[in-house]
Amino acid sequence: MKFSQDFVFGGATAAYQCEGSTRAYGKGKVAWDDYLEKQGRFTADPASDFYHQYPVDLKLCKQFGVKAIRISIAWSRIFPSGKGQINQEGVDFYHRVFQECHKNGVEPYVTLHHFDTPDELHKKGDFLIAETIDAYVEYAKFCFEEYKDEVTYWFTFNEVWPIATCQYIEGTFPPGIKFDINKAVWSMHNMMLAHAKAVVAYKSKNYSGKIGIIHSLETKYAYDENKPEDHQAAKVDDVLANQFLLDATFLGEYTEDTMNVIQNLLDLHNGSFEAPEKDLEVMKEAAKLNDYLGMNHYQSNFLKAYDGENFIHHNGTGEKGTKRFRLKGVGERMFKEGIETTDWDWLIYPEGMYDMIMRIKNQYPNYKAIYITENGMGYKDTFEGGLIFDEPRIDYIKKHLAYLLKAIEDGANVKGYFLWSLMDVFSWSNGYNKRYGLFYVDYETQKRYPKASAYWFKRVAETREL
Ligand code: BGP
Repeated sequence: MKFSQDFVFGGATAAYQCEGSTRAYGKGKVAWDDYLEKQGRFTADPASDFYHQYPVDLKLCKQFGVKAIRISIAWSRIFPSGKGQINQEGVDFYHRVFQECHKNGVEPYVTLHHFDTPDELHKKGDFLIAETIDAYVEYAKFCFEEYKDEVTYWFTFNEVWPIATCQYIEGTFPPGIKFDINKAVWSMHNMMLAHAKAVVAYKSKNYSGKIGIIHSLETKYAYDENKPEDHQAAKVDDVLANQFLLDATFLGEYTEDTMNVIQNLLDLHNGSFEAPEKDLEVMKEAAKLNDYLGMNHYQSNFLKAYDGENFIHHNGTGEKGTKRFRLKGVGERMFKEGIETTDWDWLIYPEGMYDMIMRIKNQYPNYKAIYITENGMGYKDTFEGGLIFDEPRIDYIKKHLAYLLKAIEDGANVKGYFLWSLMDVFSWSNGYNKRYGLFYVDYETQKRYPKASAYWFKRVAETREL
């Protein structure tokens, strides 16, 4: 079994994680700037200096058979305050990037929001307030029109659930709030509303391109197959992290099954949620218009029933075995014998990718197409001159691609695979020792060095075989 000739092999990046120049060239502040400074562990400057190095990275793409790149536009480079005044330097920068992409035969797949709401809106409540939704839609419309001749593939948001959980449950993203499931649910709904409004606006203009959204979808399993309470925990975690958003995306409303789980959970956490009818109208319209789903997939979770107090420890250092996730009324995410983990305790379970794709195909048959928009392995690569041997990464990618081929063979319409990440980039809550790239970045000199995985990936992209 081979990948078809039109299957896309790409590399993924995100503005804040690679551009650097976070407070230069007219860019407005984002919440991360102060948050990271206060934390004092690391900053996103200069990261991989993509702001200046993009010609180098795009040339590497060309050399290594990477024919597509995921890029995100930094909203605050275009609208420094989130709305109103435009920063022409920012607008021009992305024109230069897109032109360089096309010069190198690299197709840009562009995300409008990748964790970086402008600070002025973030401070007021981010996607918990209508002002942010409205400003986001205006920003999206501006980009659609401005870049219509250069961008064919759009994504409205990157990872709605991680934004909600990291901002309001795990507390690892600004504003660093913990265990507020109510805020998490409302912010997810509001981002889905903003997504829907952007999709409807895009389609109303008859642009020739395509549009969709990216969700991070981790497959949930019962820790003990024989325990109904573990199955229930897996179900609750799935509805909260996956099904709520899949319903919103493909149905434009929430099913009774979804709402039962959400209501029960919010009762337990002193919250409440009911989607306003006028929101559902737009969402239902957009549900028919999405051209594809972007699926980010790194790991799966094994759930054990848990009703004790909330306790979460994020392993942001790569000290293996330290991660804990216990959420009242949801469950405890467990390590599982026989399933390997990365140093950051992410469970390597490629079957999960297959199961999630097939679930979407069966449960939401109107899904049209799926791109794997992120998959990859965080690893402590070291460079001492010579080739960087990253066999564990090659092994990880290979296993996932094999399951992807199986899903395609079993009838799923998967059109592409973007490796996270193209080159090493800054990692939000882990900093710089967690590397993902095909190209090693020496952060001191900003020089790039292809890793063994880059040569391997090139061969796969060329031969279409594993
Ligand atoms: C996804 C994000 C990316 C990237 C990746 C790896 O959730 O879309 O921005 O960071 O995960 O995560 P991390 O950097 O935390 O290892």
